[in-house]
Amino acid sequence: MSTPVFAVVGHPNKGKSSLVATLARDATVGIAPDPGTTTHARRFPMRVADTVLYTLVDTPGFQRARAALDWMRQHEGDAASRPAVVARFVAEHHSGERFRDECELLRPILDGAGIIYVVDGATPYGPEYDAEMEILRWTGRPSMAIINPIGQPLHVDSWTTALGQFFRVVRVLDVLQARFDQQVELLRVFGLLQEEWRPSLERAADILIDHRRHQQEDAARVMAEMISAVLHHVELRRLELGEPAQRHAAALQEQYQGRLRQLEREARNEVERIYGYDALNRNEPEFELLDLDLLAEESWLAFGLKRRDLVAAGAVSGAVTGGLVDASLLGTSFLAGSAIGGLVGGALGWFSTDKLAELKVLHQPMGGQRLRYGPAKSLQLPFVLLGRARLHHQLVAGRTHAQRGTLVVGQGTAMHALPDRVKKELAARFQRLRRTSPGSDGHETALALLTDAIADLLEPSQPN
Ligand SMILES: Nc1nc2c(ncn2[C@@H]2O[C@H](COP(=O)(O)OP(=O)(O)OP(=O)(O)O)[C@@H](O)[C@H]2O)c(=O)[nH]1
Ligand SMILES: [Mg+2]
Repeated sequence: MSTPVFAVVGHPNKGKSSLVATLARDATVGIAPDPGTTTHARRFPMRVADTVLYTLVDTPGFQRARAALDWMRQHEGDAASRPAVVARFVAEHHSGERFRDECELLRPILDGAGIIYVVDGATPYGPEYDAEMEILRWTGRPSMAIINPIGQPLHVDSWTTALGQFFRVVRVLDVLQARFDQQVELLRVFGLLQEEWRPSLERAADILIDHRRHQQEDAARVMAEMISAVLHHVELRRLELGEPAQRHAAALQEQYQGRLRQLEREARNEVERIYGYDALNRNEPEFELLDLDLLAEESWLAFGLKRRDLVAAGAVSGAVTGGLVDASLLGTSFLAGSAIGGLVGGALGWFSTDKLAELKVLHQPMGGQRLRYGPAKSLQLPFVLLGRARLHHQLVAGRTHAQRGTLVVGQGTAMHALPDRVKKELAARFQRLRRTSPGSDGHETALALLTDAIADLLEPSQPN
């Protein structure tokens, strides 16, 4: 089977290189605000696990399309000879300066590439584009047009009409933000245009979908491991004889918080690597949980959680019993739909823990004392971590390699929007993870269960 090759062509500065970067998932494609950034045709193969699925060719924009077309018309025979006339044009001009860009962009097409013609739906259609489209038609190669609105899509209709006369397929696609499913659809559509490539492109689409699923599962595993590492983390310090424990409390807490942040950062880096981003700059609010008042509603809203969610989750995690709960805190709608017994136990689980973790003095069997901060007791904590990880994942998975700016991440996704069933399931899996020691078989099972639950939350169809 031959591997499909697409030449991305058009006017200068219309997002050709951006489309190449998006479809080839390649951050090395040169993109810049100035016209004339791309000066040579360059091939970018799209690989999954060392298999080339298809290749994109980035090309310079047309500079003298009308003059080139004039030349071709002067040398025209019948319609059947038009591709040969284009080839002759390139053969005669490739060593000169005048049609350098035209020769660069036409050569890969003459070598057998399919054509993706890119225009900007934010600027009006004009007859100067006709010459470009006519030349492309003369090559006789299969082609589609993409309207990429760089700004307001004010001129999409006139473009659609004009392009429809030259191209069998016209699509509107924001090449910077193109969703995964839109990219896959583009491949399948091209398969319909070029019979010979249909099997390869159908296969490429299937492989991409499969690969995407693996990326989600891998990312879910990274998140589950991060949550586990956070939940089991402790900071230890040896105490000198007679030294008061409180002397080290602040430093130990500080160290603990620093480690939590580091674990979160490392997990984010790993998720970015899974999606093919090795060196993203991130702008993210630091993980400030320890500074928050854990009982205040605002603290939880900041992380996309509501108190009633925490209660719902606590109800299944077999939390503390005994004591009293202020039912007004819980919200009447929630109370109405729940078993009161479980609820009270659960609620106490949440509200009895107003600290993230405890400072403890441990007596060593060999004598001496150690101070321990952690492990985390808060039942809310894993929800916060997951909410933050999920938002980060959503931004990374939805990004294209044409976007070159800093990744700006907020606090977290609204976990309270998840169905109660899902929240309870998560709470149970968090607790199971917490109760098994890292390295044990039980822990591995707990990790796998949490990974599955998280992977379900990363499906694109899930509400964010
Ligand atoms: N806002 C927005 N900007 C875009 C979009 N597509 C491209 N751009 C920007 O437009 C500029 C030109 O994009 P390129 O992909 O370099 O365009 P090109 O057609 O390859 O340009 P040349 O190589 O110079 O012919 C860059 O600054 C892109 O970031 C889009 O869909 N939306
Ligand atoms: Mg370019």
